Amino acid sequence: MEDNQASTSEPSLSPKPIAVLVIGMAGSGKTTLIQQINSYMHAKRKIGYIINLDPAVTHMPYEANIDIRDTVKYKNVMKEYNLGPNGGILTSCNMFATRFDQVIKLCEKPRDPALQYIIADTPGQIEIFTWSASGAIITELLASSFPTLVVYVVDTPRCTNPQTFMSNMLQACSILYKTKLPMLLAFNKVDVTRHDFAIEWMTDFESYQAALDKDPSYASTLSRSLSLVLDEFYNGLKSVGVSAVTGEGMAEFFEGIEACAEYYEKIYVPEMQQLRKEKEERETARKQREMQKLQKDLIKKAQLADPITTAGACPSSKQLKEAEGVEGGLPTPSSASVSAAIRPLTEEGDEGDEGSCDYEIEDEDIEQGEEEAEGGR
Ligand SMILES: Nc1nc2c(ncn2[C@@H]2O[C@H](COP(=O)(O)OP(=O)(O)O)[C@@H](O)[C@H]2O)c(=O)[nH]1
Ligand SMILES: [Mg+2]
Repeated sequence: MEDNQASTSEPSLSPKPIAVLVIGMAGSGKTTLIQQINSYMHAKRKIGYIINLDPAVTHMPYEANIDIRDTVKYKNVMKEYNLGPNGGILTSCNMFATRFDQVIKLCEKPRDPALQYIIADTPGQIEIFTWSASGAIITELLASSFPTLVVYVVDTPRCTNPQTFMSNMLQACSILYKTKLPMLLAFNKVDVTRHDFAIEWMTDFESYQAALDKDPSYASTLSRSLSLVLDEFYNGLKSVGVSAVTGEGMAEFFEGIEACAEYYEKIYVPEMQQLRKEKEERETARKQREMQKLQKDLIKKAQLADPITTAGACPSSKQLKEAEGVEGGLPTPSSASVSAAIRPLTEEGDEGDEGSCDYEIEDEDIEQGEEEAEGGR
């Protein structure tokens, strides 16, 4: 485990800012940690950009450059679509995700001095981000534009119970395998409880088993088996102890971020390129197979119609492509059909008066929110 601890303190060589998605269970301290990250960046003259993706947060201890609440009012979404609080937050995030390309453009805008970090705060309830379409869209957009990593925030005092610890690790593991992004485990609230016990449980299987021995329930047997499975997950994970309140561990936290960004460049990017290449090759092979099948069918039909004169008169694959007008593939859906598919999100109620809904996202809103935040900083 020690080997995996971040060790570099050099700033990233990448000219692009590092995108950090802060994810964790409700109350783990994500928002407070971002406030501390913000102060640390100011103190160390690091240039950061903060995005708030939690539409339901009432008090934000930092000034966000882009705030989802400037564009989507989740309470109005709840009323309009007759939703509960979770449905309202989820729908608001989905609405915002449809315009997240604009957020990416703003982050990519050349600045002097250049941006070094993009920090994104996510909704309180973890599953709203990790298991929703909006979470996947936002994560993929960020990961395809910047070196991106996930900071998984753990509420350390609550994890002293071995089973709560296991639930947290399983959650982190599922996020790691879903996003495939480098992950930094931030054991928060070390001012209340040190995180040494957690490091010990992750590195020494027997110490975790000994902690479980105190609880002879079925759940503990399950945790025992799961801890064996998670061994590989722990090995590849970087972790750091921080306190979002006192600021302890912030230097190590930033070292961890740099190490993850390096991992992104060295491992994630080549892997993604390889996957993309394999996908393209599979697609080309599929098109060729379909083309050959079509050619065979045409030969068969022609021979049945006139077995003597049409022998050998089948069209070539080039002629077939020309006749189809496309490279032999399936027709690509038009942008109109795509927007028809996502229409129900904004359509309900009055179609002709979209501008009157105050949760409608306007192109200028994001820019305006950003300017206001920058003005206030
Ligand atoms: N003692 C202590 N409390 C913390 C720390 N980080 C967050 N908290 C508290 O934990 C509660 C939840 O924090 P919040 O940032 O809103 O969590 P979020 O839901 O993950 O965004 C708040 O009362 C914070 O003051 C920490 O490092 N130490
Ligand atoms: Mg929060």
